[in-house]
Amino acid sequence: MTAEGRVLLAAPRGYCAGVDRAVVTVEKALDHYGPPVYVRKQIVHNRHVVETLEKRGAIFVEELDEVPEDALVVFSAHGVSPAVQTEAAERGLRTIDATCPLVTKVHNEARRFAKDDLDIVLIGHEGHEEVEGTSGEAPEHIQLVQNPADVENVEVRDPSRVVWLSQTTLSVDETYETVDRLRDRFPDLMSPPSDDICYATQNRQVAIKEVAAESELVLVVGSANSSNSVRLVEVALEAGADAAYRVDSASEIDESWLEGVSTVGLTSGASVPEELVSGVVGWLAERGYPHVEEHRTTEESLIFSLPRELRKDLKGSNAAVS
Ligand code: 2E6
Ligand code: F3S
Repeated sequence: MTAEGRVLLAAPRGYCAGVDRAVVTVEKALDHYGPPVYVRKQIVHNRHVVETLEKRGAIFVEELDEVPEDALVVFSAHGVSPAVQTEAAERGLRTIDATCPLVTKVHNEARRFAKDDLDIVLIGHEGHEEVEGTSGEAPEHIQLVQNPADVENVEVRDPSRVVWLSQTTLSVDETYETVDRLRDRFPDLMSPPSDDICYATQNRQVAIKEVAAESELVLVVGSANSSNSVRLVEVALEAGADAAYRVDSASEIDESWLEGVSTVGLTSGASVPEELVSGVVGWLAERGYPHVEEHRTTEESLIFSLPRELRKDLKGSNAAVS
């Protein structure tokens, strides 16, 4: 490779407001209450974030029965079903809910539409924690559709009383394909009052689309279980990149991917710390890609305040509340 190689860095990329809030919640809980702080599921779907918090005293568990009596447990950014909230209350556990407010918005929609007795089609991926949490709000009203082909299997009580909702981190284009097919089957299909696919998911997809159109290779930094990161790989390929790969960090990049590549597009999922992207930029610079251009499609300024239960305790101790 000659020294002409360039890196097109997509922006926005990396941390969204909900991830920042969730990670800071665990950090501040560790500082304020002291370890151990239990966290149900990965606080966000990033290996590096989880390992870093583990070193500081966070204990990640799959279910609440792994949390001892009187312990403090944080619910992850992806949300929990009412059944999990009830279980925590019945066990008298102290809880802090780090569910992203934009996931909570979808829960509220599910509750409201179930109260109106509508059939709810939730577009999302089976087994994902967010889908489990949202479905748990109204299991008897919600059915899951994972992709456009699934639409033919949907059965409803009254075709004129159907609404769709979605997971927050899906491919925008594929979701609207699914919605179009739903509307073909149910012309009176109702929509959520505002987008369920969140601003961060949308912004990262718009940015990587533009970058991918100019890149032979796209690298997406993010963990394998991070839905929004995996979607960025798919979107990059759809947008014209010859190849696109997801890596947790620079150490996972295969040098053979660079053969014949003059422009590398680079982005990261919403749960990815910027230091991992910097690591990839450094790795590429050492291999003939020293020029870095940022390609920004929009600015982001959203910030969420910390969970109420944590803010209250921090205030009581005069600690900084951000
Ligand atoms: C919570 C809700 C949505 O797998 P997914 O993309 O959902 O999750 P993360 O943790 O990779 O991204 C942030 C997030 C948290 N997105
Ligand atoms: Fe929330 Fe979207 Fe981030 S739902 S956690 S702002 S990816």
